[in-house]
Amino acid sequence: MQLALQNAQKGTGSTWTNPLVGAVIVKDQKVLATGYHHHFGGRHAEIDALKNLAKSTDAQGATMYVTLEPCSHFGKTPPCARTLVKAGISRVVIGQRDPNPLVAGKGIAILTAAGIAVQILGQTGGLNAAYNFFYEQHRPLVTLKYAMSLDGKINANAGVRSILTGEKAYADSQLLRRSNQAILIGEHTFKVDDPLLTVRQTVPEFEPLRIILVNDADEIDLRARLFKAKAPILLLSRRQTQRKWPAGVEVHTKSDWKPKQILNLLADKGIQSLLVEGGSRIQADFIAADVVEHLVVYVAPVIYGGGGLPAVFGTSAHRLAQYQLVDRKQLAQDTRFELRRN
Ligand code: AOF
Ligand code: ZN
Repeated sequence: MQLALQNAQKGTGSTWTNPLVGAVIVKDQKVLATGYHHHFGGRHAEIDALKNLAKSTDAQGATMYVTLEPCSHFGKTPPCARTLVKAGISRVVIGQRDPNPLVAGKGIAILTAAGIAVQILGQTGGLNAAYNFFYEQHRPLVTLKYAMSLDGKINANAGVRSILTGEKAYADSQLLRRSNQAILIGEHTFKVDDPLLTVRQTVPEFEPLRIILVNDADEIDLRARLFKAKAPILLLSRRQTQRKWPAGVEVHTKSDWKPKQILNLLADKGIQSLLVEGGSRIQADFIAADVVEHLVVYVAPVIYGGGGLPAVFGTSAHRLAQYQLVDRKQLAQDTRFELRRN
């Protein structure tokens, strides 16, 4: 299973909303083949491993270790559980059940009905955290990320963009963007920072959906850098729009966007993970709504004082008692704190 998990990781960044899955075929104490899910829409890990056998008949009487319950549905590919039965696999060791209601135990039922011995370990070492969370909680897993000064400010003055952290912290925050399917910021951050909100340094196969919470979509400056990059945009506006929007821009209207409503909309779109990048009101709103699972905070060795905005504007401190520090590391001059909700 350890080898199957290692293989699953090879698909990182390429499977989009599909899970990372790895598989290993073993017979007579020997590993005969390994496989993994390479790309969104491509062949599943089990089929990849079968293809990698020297001879297809080698599958007869073999054991398959697979990190996720084999699927039972005709999706973009035919059901893996049936293929395993046909191939003559005699035992399947599964890392975890598939929480996707399309499968959810039906794959295991196909295997056992065909007389295959099935063992479920219930352990995958945190693989597919967002995928599992999404199907269990019916909303995306939210990570809140911000950088702040030693005196807890996100900028030197409310209306200016301040570069707080160094290159290492920047590279780290790019990794965060790459591992989320959507990124959200507020109008103030949009105006002050004029961000691209794309993933730089490495070009991902799937760009996260860029979401801006605005008062009036029709007052947004279309010359902003956001509209120059190709990645899709979702504007959440409080006012109705009259504008004709270019392809790739979607506008939704609600008089008051609450974090839970935003998450429901994203869940309907099948988005499993969201990175909230601020500013200080949005950070407070998401924490107060009790929907933030991970917190990533970069602290830069600078004191702003004066009129800078606080990192979290207006949330009572007791809510943070639910979070546990899981990692703290130095990134050159900056310190990165990672907290998770219990
Ligand atoms: C994968 N890769 O290796 C396995 C998956 O849309 P489809 O047909 O690719 O099906 C996606 C679903 O198939 C996924 O949500 C999960 O339930 C199941 N298993 N998916 O992408 C794999 N084994
Ligand atoms: Zn499958």
